[in-house]
Parts: sequence; structure tokens; C-alpha cells
Amino acid sequence: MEMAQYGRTPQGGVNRQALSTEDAMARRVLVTWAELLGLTVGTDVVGNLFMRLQGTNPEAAPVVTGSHIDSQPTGGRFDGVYGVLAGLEAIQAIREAGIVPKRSLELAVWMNEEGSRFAPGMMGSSVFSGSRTLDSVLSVIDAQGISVGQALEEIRNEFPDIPLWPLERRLHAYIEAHIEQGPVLEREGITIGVVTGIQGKRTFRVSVSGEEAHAGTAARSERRDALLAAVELIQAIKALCEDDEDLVKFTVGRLDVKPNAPSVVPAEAVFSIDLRHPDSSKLQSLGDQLLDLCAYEYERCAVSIQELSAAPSLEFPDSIRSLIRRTAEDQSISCMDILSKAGHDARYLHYVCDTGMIFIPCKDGISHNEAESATERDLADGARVLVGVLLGLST
Ligand code: HGY
Ligand code: MN
Ligand code: MN
Repeated sequence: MEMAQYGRTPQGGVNRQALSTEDAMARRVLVTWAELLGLTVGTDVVGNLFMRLQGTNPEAAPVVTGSHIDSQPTGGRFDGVYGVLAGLEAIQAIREAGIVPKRSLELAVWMNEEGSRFAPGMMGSSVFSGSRTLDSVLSVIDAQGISVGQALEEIRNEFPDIPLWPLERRLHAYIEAHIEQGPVLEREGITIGVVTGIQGKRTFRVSVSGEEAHAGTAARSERRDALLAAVELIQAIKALCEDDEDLVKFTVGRLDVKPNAPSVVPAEAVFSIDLRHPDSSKLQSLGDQLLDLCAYEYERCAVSIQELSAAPSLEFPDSIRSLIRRTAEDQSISCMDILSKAGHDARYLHYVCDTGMIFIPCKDGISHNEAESATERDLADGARVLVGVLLGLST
């Protein structure tokens, strides 16, 4: 609740976008809490934050837990930050129990998971794990034309004393606690989701270019209305994505129109596409058909499409999943297997070390919405299971 003050919105949610002043304030509080616990704090060139409880064998690859603290513009108080604070609580509980694990335990705060201010998301975890190059993210700009590189420099200036740790460090395992962001656990009356994997996702940016004209005089047959063209194209993609099983997830979350003036025929419409499906081959073919649709002309306008990210469905290793399941059962906390329909930084850690996720329910499955909420009991149970899993991996 205290963390939710940073970027708090009047409707009770948070707007704490990546590398914003609200993000910097939240980082400041986290670093203070970590230092009070005697943890060692580090960062890296892509703005990830790490807080370490040293193990008896400092050379051994660490066990890492964490998530993100950046939010969507109308985000909730739990998406991401729950995993960071559950991780901090878990490390605090282990330390206060006087347990010194063999492997160091680290809390990770990944930079820009959400991809709202700077697209695509998961920049911190993908660069850390070597899936993306640092240069490919530094040049990305926000709506005001500020680049990730500039924003990172500002954040570094806020925390000049935090040492830079290397990218692509060897990790022993990574565990992320997160709210489900869907209705299944709550509907089934189950507390812990043993996450089996993450569904695939492809994101695109589509630019439609037409020509400014007078709204009152330009003849319809001569108009090159970029917005009407975008609407036609979006409708065509919507039809392509309609499946009976409701497995295809197609979202146009952002649409920018230029010049965006009521009496000027729009000359440009740029929109985002977020496309997801649990079956990687289906996602591949849907995305390719979408690309084909963009090859046509709509309202005499030109269409160009850029793929921003493409990630197949993944399955977490059974070793981690059974450890999570056993830990929940040992603590008589109900659990069930569940596929993550939402994306997470755990995707990129999965490519470099044994990785898993622990879900807890959220109210009505609502997320990426200011009404997002979770019960204290579920939040605490998730942290309890996290402690057990971290001990299982590090002692
Ligand atoms: O979009 C996602 O799946 C994640 O919550 N950023
Ligand atoms: Mn999240
Ligand atoms: Mn999110």
C-alpha cells in the first residue's frame, strides 16, 4: 500500500511508468528498505535493480526472485510490484530466521516490463538475459521523444552510488511471484497457481499514411483518409482473429492520428497490435496472415507494418514446478497448474536458468485496470510459498 503511493491515481490505481519520476521514487524507497535489511544493492546498464543477501558460498550462482515496479498508465497496485515485495519479504524472513543460504539470494526489479511508455516491454530482463541488445532498447523513444538512453541517464544520476553489475550474469534459478491477472484461481477457490508456462505473443506497430484534406470540401472519391483505412484494416484483422474457443487474443491498445484535428481528413494513423495464442504454430500463422492483410491498399492509403517482438509459448521446467507444488502442499495451501496468459519477465530468465512462477488470485481476474485487487491472505500465502521455494533452491 505504501508503494502504491508512488504514481497513485485518483481512482486508486497507479501510473508509475518505466523510468518516470514515480518509478524513481519507488526505487528510492526499495533501496532504502533493502539497505535497512543489510542487503547489497546493485544496478546495471539497462536500469535493472538488484538487492542481494550474501550466501555462504559467494562464488555460487545466485537464486533470484523479483518482478517489475513499472505499471500501465491505468495500472493496479499489485501487477509486478507484488512479486518484488513478496521477494523482499521472503528474503527478510529468511534473514530474520538466522538462515544463511549457501547460494546468495537476490531480489531483481526488471526495467520496463510493461512496455507502455517505451515499446516493446520487458527491456530490462531481455537485455539482461542476452535476448535483446542494449543498443536496440536505448534508442527507443516515448511519446515526448525522450529516449530510453536519456531516461536511463537521469535515473542513474538519481542513484550515483549504486555500483554497476555486469549483464548476463550466471543465475542458478529464478522464481517470480505474480497475481494471476485472470479469473481461474479465484473461480476454482485455489490459492496458488503453479505456472506451467507462458503463452506466445507477437507485437506490431502499423503505420497508415494518407493525405490531409478539408473535411468540408474534399470529394470522397479523392480522399486518402488514414483513419478510415486503419479502421477497415483493424476490422479485417479482427475477423481473422475471431475463433470459437476464444484462445486468440487480439488487441489494438494505442491509436495515434495526425494531425488529430476535427476538420482535417487524417493523413496518418499509427496503431499497436498485441497478438497472443497458447499454440506457437497458430500464433505464427495468424501473425503471418496479419502481415499479408497489411500488404493491401485501404482507402487509397499506404500501409507499413513493423514487428516489435515475437515470443513463442514456453513451458517451465518440471523440477521447478514440482518444487512449487510440494512447497504449497507442505504448507497445506491449495494449488493447481495454470498457464499464464499474461507476459512476464520470467520468459527471458527461462532462456538462461531454471525458472518458475507462483500465481495468487486477484479479484474478478481484473488487471491492467485501477480496480485490480488481491486479499491479504492470498498475498501472504504466496509469499510463504515463495520463501519455501527460495530455501529449497538456495540452502
Ligand atoms: O502484457 C502483459 O502480458 C504484461 O502484463 N505486461
Ligand atoms: Mn506484470
Ligand atoms: Mn502488466
